[in-house]
Amino acid sequence: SAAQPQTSRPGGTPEELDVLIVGAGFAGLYQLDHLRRLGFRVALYEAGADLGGIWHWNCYPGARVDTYAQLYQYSREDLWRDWEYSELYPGWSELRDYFHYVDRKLDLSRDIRFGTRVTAAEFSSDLNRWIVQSGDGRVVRPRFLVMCTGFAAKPYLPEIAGLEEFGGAWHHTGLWPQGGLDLTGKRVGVIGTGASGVQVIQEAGRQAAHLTVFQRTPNLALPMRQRKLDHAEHERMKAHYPEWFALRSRTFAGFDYDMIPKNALEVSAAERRATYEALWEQGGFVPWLGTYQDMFSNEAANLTAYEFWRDTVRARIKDPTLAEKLAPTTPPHPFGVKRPCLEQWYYEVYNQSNVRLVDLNEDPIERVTRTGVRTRSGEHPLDILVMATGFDSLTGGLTAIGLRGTEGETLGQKWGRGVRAHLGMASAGFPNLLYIYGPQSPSAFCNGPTCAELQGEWVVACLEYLRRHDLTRIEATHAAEEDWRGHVQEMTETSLFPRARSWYMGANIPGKPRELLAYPGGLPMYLQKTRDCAEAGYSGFTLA
Ligand code: N01
Repeated sequence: SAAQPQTSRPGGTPEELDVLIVGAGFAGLYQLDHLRRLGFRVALYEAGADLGGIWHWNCYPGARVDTYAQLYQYSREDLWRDWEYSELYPGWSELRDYFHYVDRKLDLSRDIRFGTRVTAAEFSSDLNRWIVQSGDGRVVRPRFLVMCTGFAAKPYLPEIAGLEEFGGAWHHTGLWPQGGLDLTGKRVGVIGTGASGVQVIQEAGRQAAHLTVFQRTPNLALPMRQRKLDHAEHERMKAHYPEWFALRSRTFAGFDYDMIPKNALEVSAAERRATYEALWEQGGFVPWLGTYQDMFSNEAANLTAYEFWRDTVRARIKDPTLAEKLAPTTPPHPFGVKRPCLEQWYYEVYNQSNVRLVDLNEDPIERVTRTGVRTRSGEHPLDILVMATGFDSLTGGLTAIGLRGTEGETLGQKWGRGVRAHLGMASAGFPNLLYIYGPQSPSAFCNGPTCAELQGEWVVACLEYLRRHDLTRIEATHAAEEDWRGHVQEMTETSLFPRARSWYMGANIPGKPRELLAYPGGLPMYLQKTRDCAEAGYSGFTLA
């Protein structure tokens, strides 16, 4: 289709599409490009004003990716050949440049409707189509609905009394003002010390007149080892790209390295220490996803990693009381089962005299006032309050949309009793709805662009198969999704993941069912299962 999608105007006849894609991040753009090439009549709706998904919304100070540059892009040579990020861990602005570059190369925007949020969708069994409504009053009828809304499309704001009375500026990191907000010389408060909080805190530490950090759980942050990349280094790396990209599907988390095929306690204490030091030196996610294979299942093994982390970090913090709060003697939770983030100068920030850490466990927030935040110990005056409080992750972006299936309920109602999703991509009672990077797929444990491509490839092949066989309907069976749920639960029970109150477990959102929301079996096992399913003529699905 060469023209802007001719979606019907309010009151007109709804347009029929083969596929409606939702979300213009890595996954959605992959779908758009591939499906369009195959001749499907397709459009993409994006709530934001521009490309980039998460990188459109999360433009808070310090926002940058924590996958290294070489693997934070599409694996197609015609795209990587001419692209160079300036740093190993690029910031949000450069990531947006990358999306614009891809757009120029693949001419994607002409089939994207920006500023268009899907507000409701219902499957019509008569038409065998979705009837999709968007915020601008349009209705469109795609045969298939492919949701690419990512894992963090729904920001979470805890109920804190008085927030609306605050006289300064307050923002959630995931809904940061597009025009930016200058922290220079301001009294800044940050609630939350997840990956977003850590990144804002580092910048605020350098810019603000005074910084107050409200911490509930310390982040077990790892060294980023950020550096500039020049052309020569890009050329050296590009010689290896084909091999690195190929490796992704054979590693647990879709990177070009994997866990050490040994148990931590199998080796001597001296060897273990030398290994931890070497991993630390490499930095990034390597000390997390490239460490001993039993890290997420054996508590004693895990403790050795925690102790190494704790002692290494403590050496950077001057005040012993602060050191105990940031890197406690006993682990707040096992190492790595709550998402660690990457830091650059995070711990040094707390050595500054204008920075204060409030431990919410002993000094809880009572309310936000007109002039700041009041905790039990008193008032903290602020000009800017940053809510780095995370997301209703993995399910929230999908359940926030009123997706209504054939069994009388919405996806949100169904998943309110726990996620059911065959292969983490489709749910019974919701025919012709597929989602990428969703719950019970590798998602949170998989590098984003890797899964956008590898899960994306499966979805494209599935839609092609249906077309080739003149089929217009695909639906997961109840039995298949219960089996998949059981498979995920079985692996979860032998892991340490339930031991942290994390968004991986849905535990950050009051009332959300506690269950591991990402597939813990690793990418190779997941991909094998999706291949087996397709080769068996899409087992666990009913086709018609
Ligand atoms: O969100 P989070 P995030 N009172 O849920 C605290 C990715 N990401 O936006 O831990 C006080 O991790 C909460 O405390 P606790 C990455 O995958 C990547 O930071 O629940 N505090 C926690 O500290 C990441 O994991 C990048 O005790 C409250 C924080 O808010 C995911 O996105 C950058 C509270 C929320 O942390 C989400 O990260 C940013 C309350 N009522 C994000 N409620 C990079 O690529 C919550 N908190 C680098």
